[in-house]
Amino acid sequence: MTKSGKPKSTTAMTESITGKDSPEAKAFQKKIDADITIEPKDWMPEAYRHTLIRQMSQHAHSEIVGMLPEGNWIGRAPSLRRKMILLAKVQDEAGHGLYLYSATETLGISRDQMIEQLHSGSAKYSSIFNYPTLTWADMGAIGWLVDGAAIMNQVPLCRTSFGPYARAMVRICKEESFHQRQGYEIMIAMAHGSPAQKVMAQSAIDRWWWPSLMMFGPPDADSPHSAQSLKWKIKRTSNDTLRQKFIDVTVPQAEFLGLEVPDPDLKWNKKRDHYDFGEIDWDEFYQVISGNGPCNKERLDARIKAWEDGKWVRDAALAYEQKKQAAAA
Ligand code: BYC
Repeated sequence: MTKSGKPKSTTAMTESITGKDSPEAKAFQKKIDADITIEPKDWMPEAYRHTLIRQMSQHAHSEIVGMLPEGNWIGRAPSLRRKMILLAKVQDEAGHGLYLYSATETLGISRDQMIEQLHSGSAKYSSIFNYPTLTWADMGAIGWLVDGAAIMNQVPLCRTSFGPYARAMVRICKEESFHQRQGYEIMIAMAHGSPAQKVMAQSAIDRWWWPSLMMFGPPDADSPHSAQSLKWKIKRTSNDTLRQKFIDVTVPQAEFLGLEVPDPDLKWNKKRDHYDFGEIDWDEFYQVISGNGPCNKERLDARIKAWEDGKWVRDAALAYEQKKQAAAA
């Protein structure tokens, strides 16, 4: 960690962990440059493995922790149809977590180790899930904005250089696209509903807009991992490029809903062919990812409790497997 609490650059770490110029390292980079996928048994620099474990496990944790804000509304969905859709979506997120944990295990870390890192706070999960879901309109805003931002970030990851991660992302993106549409459909219903529903829809965009922009990570100039991750094609597009793309496609969607984006500086810039937008509150972002967001404690407590409550199930499954193996022997 640096003084500001921001992590050290991976480039520095890479050079200390691997002989950057070894024949293996050169052959590895050649494969990456030629867009040849890296598979779990292939040679890879330790820092590449480490970076993937960090990003993929954090991605898996985000999927699992991300079930909590929406899970909060399953029992209070306004109709049976909405309840069924929300249940299916939250269940999909569990599936995404499982594909990603499995893909990360191919790098030589166990599921238990990853869970321990989440519970001890040494592994992060997406900042966005540390905000509360106050009204039903938040289910719309999460699907529309949060899943929308996730798709923008994850479509390029379908071409990430590590095979198991890239393959997991293909299926995940298909499901995320359905999630985004169901969120937008909730927003359409609310924005065109009663005056009270419209107020709820506007309040949801007011609260979720800025945190959604933070999902893409710090600005490129302050992103310690980006340069190396782009060179290794773990990341295919920079944080700022994805954020700008997200804003450009989402603002017209807000206009269609008749809702206001809570940014007085938002303006189409003809010259750049992009929207200009206001300053993101990066202090808030660093506070949230350091554990001081509105719901960090609640989210981690819920995950730890679920893990402890589920121990008997894991023990029973192990005991059954051992019994089966003993019988077969
Ligand atoms: N939140 O150098 P940087 C979903 C950390 S779930 C928290 O730019 P990197 C869904 C970063 O980890 C989708 N931490 O890093 C689920 C690093 O700290 P460490 C989740 C963040 O990795 C349920 C430090 O800041 N998607 O869709 O090159 C319901 C410096 O950043 C965040 C993914 O996980 C953040 N927002 O780039 C609904 C996508 N941003 O690790 C929906 C996969 C940055 O050194 N991940 N940090 O302690 C990525 O694409 C990249 O990891 C990031 C960050 C763009 C997020």
